[in-house]
Parts: sequence; C-alpha cells; structure tokens
Amino acid sequence: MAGHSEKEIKAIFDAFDTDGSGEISRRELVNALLQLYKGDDQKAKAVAYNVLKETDFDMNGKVSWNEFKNALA
Ligand SMILES: [Ca+2]
Ligand SMILES: [Ca+2]
Repeated sequence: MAGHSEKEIKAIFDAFDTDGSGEISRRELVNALLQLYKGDDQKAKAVAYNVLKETDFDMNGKVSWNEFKNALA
C-alpha cells in the first residue's frame, strides 16, 4: 500500500493478532471489527468474511503475516 512502510503494516497486523500467534484468526478479526463498528455483529462478520476472502490465499481461515503483507503491499 502506497505510503505504508512495512513497520506500519506490522503495527496494524500486531493490533489484530491479539494473542500474538503470528496469524490473524477469523475470531481475532471479528473481535477487532466489533470494536471498530461499535458492536455491530452483522457488519463485523460481513467485513471479516470479505477481508479473509481477499487476504487468505491458502484458505486456512487465518491471515498469516505474509498474506497480510502481500494484501497491503
Ligand atoms: Ca492470532
Ligand atoms: Ca492463510
């Protein structure tokens, strides 16, 4: 993504990866989006679905650092 250094992208990734596992699970994604959309469960789940569809290249239901970086790069 233009204007975003790898360090900035990593900071966003780490904010989503709340258990520090190195991957963003669907649950972590939904939890983060729930805060963003102020508890709007339907919206959070719909956005999480779209984000995973666009970033989860190996379709294991989690976004790895490489997948996240490639998606934003
Ligand atoms: Ca995680
Ligand atoms: Ca994946």
